Amino acid sequence: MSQTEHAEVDFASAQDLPALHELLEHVQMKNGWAKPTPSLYPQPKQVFVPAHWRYRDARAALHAAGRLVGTEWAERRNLIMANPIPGNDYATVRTLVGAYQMIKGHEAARSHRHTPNAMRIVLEGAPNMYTVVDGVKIPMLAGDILLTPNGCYHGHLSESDQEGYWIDFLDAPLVQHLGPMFFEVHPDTLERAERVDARSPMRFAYAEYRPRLLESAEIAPGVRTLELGPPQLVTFDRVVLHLAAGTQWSCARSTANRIFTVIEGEGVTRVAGREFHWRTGDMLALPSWYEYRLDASSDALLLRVSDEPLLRMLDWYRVDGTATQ
Ligand code: GTQ
Ligand code: FE2
Repeated sequence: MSQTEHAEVDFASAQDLPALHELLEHVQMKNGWAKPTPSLYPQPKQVFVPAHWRYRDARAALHAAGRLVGTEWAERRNLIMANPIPGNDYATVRTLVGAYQMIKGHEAARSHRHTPNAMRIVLEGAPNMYTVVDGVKIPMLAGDILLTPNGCYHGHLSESDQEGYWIDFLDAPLVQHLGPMFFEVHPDTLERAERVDARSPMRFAYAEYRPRLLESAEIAPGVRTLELGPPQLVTFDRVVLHLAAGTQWSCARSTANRIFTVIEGEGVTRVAGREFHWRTGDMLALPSWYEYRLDASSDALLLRVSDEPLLRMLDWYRVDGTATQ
């Protein structure tokens, strides 16, 4: 191209709309009056679908991967719960990804840091299994919830004979959309750490939050909820739910995207005409703008992770079409 990027386009010569539309192509513009797809619409168009993944399958696949995938070369031995929609190979719901991860006994997953915020819930842990966050060893016991916020170095280490299994949650799909992705490995591979801190603010111990949840008041018959934090992550929250056996809990649709994990118990989620029968360790994707019902067949403890704080911050949190703040 010379100094002018394109020749002058003679819009005055357009005799009809198709001719005008064609001329617009020369100046890299699109008409806004006859778009094939509307840019604004009356309510959310959800492309992500509700989905369910079984821990039984994930565990067997990760155990097999233990023979085939080494943490010397793989950053993480993890399985991504990609929402089963065409063209998607990562996000579980639009802003969040959930993944199962395993480390073998006496194995380490090297330290790194990244701009996505991350959190884990331990499915199978041990007293001498740790996430190392900024040089501190944080115990990973079953049910524990651990934070590794934006920019904190973190690696995983088993000083146990047992395999460790957990679920990771990251806001990486959101970071990919917005752009500010940074990732860096630690210069020491696994960050050196001596000190164990079971009371780190980055750890919500199962032994501490479970009784606190059970002592809290019911918000609906048979339903108790407890939001964990501070500390908070900017983009997603964590709420533990207890449903007494036989409870049916209907949830209105909202603009928040959610991933559920079953900490204990069994039940059914009914959504969009489907039934997902879940048990301990399973994951469920509940994208925004789907109403759903949780039925507990035994006492059940669930973790609900959602981008509600992000939507609230942006003033886009709505429940069932009302302007709920
Ligand atoms: O453990 O640091 O599942 O960085 C995806 C990205 C886990 C982790 C994942 C990660 C991690
Ligand atoms: Fe990470």
